[in-house]
Amino acid sequence: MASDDMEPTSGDFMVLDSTTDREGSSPGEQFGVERQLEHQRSEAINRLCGMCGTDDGCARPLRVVVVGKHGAGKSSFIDSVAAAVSEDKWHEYANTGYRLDAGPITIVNQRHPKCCNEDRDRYKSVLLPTLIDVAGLGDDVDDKTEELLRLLFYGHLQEDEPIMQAYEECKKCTQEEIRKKYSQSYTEMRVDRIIFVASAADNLPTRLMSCVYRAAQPAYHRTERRAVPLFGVLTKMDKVDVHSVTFKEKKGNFMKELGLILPRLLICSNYCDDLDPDCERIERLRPDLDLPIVRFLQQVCDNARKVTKEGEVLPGSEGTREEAENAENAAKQAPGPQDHIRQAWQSLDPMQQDVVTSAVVGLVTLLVMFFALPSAGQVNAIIHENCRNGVIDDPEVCDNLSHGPGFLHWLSQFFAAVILSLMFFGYRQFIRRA
Ligand SMILES: Nc1nc2c(ncn2[C@@H]2O[C@H](COP(=O)(O)OP(=O)(O)OP(=O)(O)O)[C@@H](O)[C@H]2O)c(=O)[nH]1
Ligand SMILES: [Mg+2]
Repeated sequence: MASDDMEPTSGDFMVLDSTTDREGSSPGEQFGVERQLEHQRSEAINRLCGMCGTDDGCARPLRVVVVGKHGAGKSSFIDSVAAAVSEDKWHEYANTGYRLDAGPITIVNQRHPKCCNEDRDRYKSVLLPTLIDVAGLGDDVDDKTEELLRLLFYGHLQEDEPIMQAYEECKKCTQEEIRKKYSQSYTEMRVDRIIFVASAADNLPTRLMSCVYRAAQPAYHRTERRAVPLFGVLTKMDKVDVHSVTFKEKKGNFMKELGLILPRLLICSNYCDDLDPDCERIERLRPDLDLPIVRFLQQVCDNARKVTKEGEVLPGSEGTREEAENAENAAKQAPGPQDHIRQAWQSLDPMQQDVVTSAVVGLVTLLVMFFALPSAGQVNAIIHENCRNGVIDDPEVCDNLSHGPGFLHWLSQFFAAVILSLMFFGYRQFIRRA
């Protein structure tokens, strides 16, 4: 449950560029900044641990799958997450890098329990999420890819079932055959969150993104009852100018395709050779890389509910039983028209949202003027009456009454509505930029 006093999240553009941050400041200043970041990271980790709760015998950690295109930085992101919460040093849990033959590095789904910190005393009982590193997929998706992702998200694949093998199986079968073959759903394999990782330095895999979005929404396949919450991570920010128009457009498209709202987006750089060629990370962490990741994890783990081993839902550390039940009931309900409207609204980028709201403002103004102001006919009648009584004795006004002020009257009202709507649009843009 998001609380009001929450620190700014990664979605507030905690963009990581270690090189630019450090340039131009004296060693003393750097030390001060790093101490402050260390302190903030430590507080953020405490808060995260509080949100995840502890193992009370029946609760289980959240299962979070990390999906995306081959080479996007999924495994590096998982290692960065493990480093960020470790308060210790970086370790390569998920294998990363490029192979000489340019094939994918992660071939099978690798499960990284409790953010890889299970063996550390401090985290022994903390229910940090389990991250699942999924083999990279291509952007050349088809309906079989969507079906495969659905099987993965809703627990139809078994623990050690390689995703690519299932994909090959899927390719050979019709949709009916696939559903029959994978009809069983394993509660403990169901996915609680999806993190889509894409490289900010490359073209977005838009088809894969919309495929993941559809697979996670029951509205698209009608076989499951709840949507799996989707989060997005744009990696390799060290290679990108965050202020460039190209990047802003990319970020907008990324959010739009995945139906993301800002707190569900992380823009970051991972621990990697490009940022740290001498591999200092195995000795010492970088809190500037860690802090946004920990805050993003807070968003991922933010929940009024705990998931139990039996798949039941219990109130979490932050929520009441009533809230938990309400959330569960809401999730079970089939999506209503308001859900579709909300989804459609969230899929618009900020500029499009402003255009729509301004158009609505213009329309409402027009309607108010139509019903609240006297119509052209009424104005004509008043003038006519005054001409008859001699109150108005200007023949030009009285003679022109037949073609009357009707058209002009409407035109002026229309222009007033357009101007108001444009002013509102300008105001919204000004606020956004400010
Ligand atoms: N410059 C830079 N390089 C990165 C970043 N994240 C990952 N990389 C590099 O990108 C390459 C691929 O990273 P991986 O984490 O293996 O990518 P992946 O998505 O797991 O790839 P597959 O397992 O093959 O699907 C590696 O050489 C990483 O060092 C980043 O934030 N910045
Ligand atoms: Mg990988």
